[in-house]
Amino acid sequence: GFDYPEWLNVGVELTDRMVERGFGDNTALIGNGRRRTYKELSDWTNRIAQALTDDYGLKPGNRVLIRSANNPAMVACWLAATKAGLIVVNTMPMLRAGELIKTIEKAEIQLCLCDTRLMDEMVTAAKESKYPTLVIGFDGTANHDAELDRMALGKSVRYQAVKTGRDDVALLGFTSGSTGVPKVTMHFHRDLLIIADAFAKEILDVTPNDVFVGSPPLAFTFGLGGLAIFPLRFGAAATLLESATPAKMIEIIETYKATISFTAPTAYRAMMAAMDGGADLSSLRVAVSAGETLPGPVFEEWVRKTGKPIIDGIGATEMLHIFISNRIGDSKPSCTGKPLTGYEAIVVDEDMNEVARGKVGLLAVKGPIGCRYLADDRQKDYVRNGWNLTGDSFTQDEDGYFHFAARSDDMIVSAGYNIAGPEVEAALLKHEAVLECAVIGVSDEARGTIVEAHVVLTKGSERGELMVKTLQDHVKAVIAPYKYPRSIVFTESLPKTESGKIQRFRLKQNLPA
Ligand code: 3SK
Repeated sequence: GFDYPEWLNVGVELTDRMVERGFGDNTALIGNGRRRTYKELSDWTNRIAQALTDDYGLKPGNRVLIRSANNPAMVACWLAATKAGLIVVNTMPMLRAGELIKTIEKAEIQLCLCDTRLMDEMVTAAKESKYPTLVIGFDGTANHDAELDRMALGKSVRYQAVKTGRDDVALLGFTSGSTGVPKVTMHFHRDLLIIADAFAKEILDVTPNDVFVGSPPLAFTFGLGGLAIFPLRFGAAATLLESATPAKMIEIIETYKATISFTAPTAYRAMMAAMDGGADLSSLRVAVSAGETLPGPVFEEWVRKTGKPIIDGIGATEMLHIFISNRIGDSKPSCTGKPLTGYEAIVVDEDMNEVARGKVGLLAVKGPIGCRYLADDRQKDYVRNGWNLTGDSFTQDEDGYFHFAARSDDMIVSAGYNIAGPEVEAALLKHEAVLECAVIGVSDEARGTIVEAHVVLTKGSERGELMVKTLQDHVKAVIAPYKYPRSIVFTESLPKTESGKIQRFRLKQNLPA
């Protein structure tokens, strides 16, 4: 079991407790040209925590939004807020004001901590939000020249962290779901340790000698676990990259002798392409792939080219992190592996009856962490009879291994990002040239899946390359740019049911209207 004391603060466990356990001089975080030890991280977070409570009057249970690219300052803000008993929503730099407003309102955010380089959209969002919220800047490069840094600098390194209960909410994870209406998952302090004590311990066997590298944003629980919680739980080091290009990932592995990498399959593919001029990956112990299923050929090419193990796993924001995974030494192509210790998984039909081995059905999982949506009717769809239905279709083979079949809903998973088709449609429809549209995911050699928009133009609007570019730029300006449709198909009409519902499955399967 995962037994933790009744009073547990994950921010304290990952900083002060590590110093007490003798890791004070170990490197904890590397980024923006600096290394920070566990002792420095403990002091840094204690100072910020005091600024949050003393200068901004925040109280335990208040909610804080953090807006930043992956860097040590973002991790410090997250840990400090957690130490102060605050509930954190981490957000990606790519979010636009409209998306930030939805986040502020849904999560009832009291204070936004924002990298000063990303202030514009944040300030607009805070002004336009119906929920009153304050925006404080911090310097992502950690040179102490922004407001939060100045406030923190004057504080003592001694701080009595808030005594939170192990079942107190520490983190709110946003997931946009197939409809594009955000769902918020609540995670407790203990959940944030369980993911380390389950996946990082059992599958990766992390030691203080490990050095982590990866690309997923800390705003996704995949990134927060892989690039902050997992290393910090075991006295290891995390390298944080504001822009994790494939070439940069390779450079970091070579420079810092990184041992564990975290990214999505498309990035592993891109790394292999970037490696063609030669790369020294000898330090790497294991590559972790998640975010979307790892195609068999990518698995095989990785092993052939690098000689290093790559393990595929499936996780979900609702479940906080990976719950079914391959193991080092027991990792096969086109296979997601077996549940982690403490988790159970089955494949069921719509009535929750288990289907025969080898038959495709819905993945149902239960374990020490489960979905808890914040005030959302969709809770009953995700959790049925105590099982979490992740929205993925799987088979289980005779030997108990799980194999991914498809996403069960309309969510498009592209290059590791979850993109809700309806949200892209809504953005397109804001353009005067778009009469109707339907957005689907289509297979793409390089990215696995890309967003494709089928568009009916208004009278007088001209099809062609210029229109494609205009609509793509328009979407990038309205919502986070990574959601833009990489492919646009112009059409006279969209396939619809009698009652007028668009039949996206016909577009996906190339069926006649
Ligand atoms: O959403 C995912 O795909 C995921 C994968 C691994 C860990 C965490 C998450 C949210």
